[in-house]
Amino acid sequence: MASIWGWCVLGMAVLWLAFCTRGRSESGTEEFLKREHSLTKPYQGLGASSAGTYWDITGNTMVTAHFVRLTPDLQSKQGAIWNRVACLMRDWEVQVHFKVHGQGKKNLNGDGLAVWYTKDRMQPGPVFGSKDLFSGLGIFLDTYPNEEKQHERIFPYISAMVNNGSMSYDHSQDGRRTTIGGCTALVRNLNHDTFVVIRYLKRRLTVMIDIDGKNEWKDCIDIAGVRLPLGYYFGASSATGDLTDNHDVISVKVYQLMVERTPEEGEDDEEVLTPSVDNFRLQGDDLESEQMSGITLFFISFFSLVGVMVLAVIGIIVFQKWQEQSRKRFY
Ligand SMILES: [Ca+2]
Repeated sequence: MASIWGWCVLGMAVLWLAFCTRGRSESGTEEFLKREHSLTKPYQGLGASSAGTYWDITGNTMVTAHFVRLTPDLQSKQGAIWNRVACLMRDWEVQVHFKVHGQGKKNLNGDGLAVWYTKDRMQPGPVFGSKDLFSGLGIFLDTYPNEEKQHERIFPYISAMVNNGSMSYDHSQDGRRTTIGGCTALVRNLNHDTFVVIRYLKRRLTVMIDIDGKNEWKDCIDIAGVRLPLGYYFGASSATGDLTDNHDVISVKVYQLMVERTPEEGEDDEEVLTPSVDNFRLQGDDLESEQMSGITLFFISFFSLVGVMVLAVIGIIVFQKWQEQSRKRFY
């Protein structure tokens, strides 16, 4: 009898523990907060090279009690935070609580911030304060439209890029050619909390935003067939140029996602060595080929029409000649 009670108590304890450490659960997916990849207040040890923190800072990053400021609202600053622990989870979710604010009037602020899952860490560079030709995933919250002719994009704009180290992020085009998806996110100077969540589950990349103060996620990017290697690092970076903003990170929460795989899904799960996206094509190539095919179609239609008209005229002339000749024969 006593042993039954013992097992019951143990069972309850296990259930309770499981319940307490679990995050949200939806559609058969469970989330577990991973402390070694997360950064939350009071940012203990951050900024010192102590063993008490899982994160490093670089550049102009400033740590306060309430936020980590990647750049202040001043020109030509850049900063970043990088997780020290390589991510060995197949499926994960990273929730970033951030704030972008400054004195600049509409469209006179910049440049934005990036959230990373990359091979290299702590390498300053031109892509929102981090290195170009990166390997991995970059999610860019771009607050300034550098490209004059905007292709139906309203800024601030969130976009995603997956790189195998060979593609350069083109700032003058706001990375339009190399993007795999995006959405508008009006995030500046808001009085409520703003969040972005990046979810990588069964090679599907989903980005959602919570920026309206309604405590609900809105879809932004959803792409299947995204292949990211294990062992990369989470990070966030930002830069200002002529235009400025405060770019603050309040927290980074990384969850491990636990989900069942069908045998087929398990088979398709061989180790990824280089980042890639299935069927990826540079943006603009589509556009050019579409424009090209449009022009081709126009010429084909035009010459077909001319051809038909010429044939019709020849036909009428031949018919008239034939009629004349047959009349002559009758006389
Ligand atoms: Ca830009």
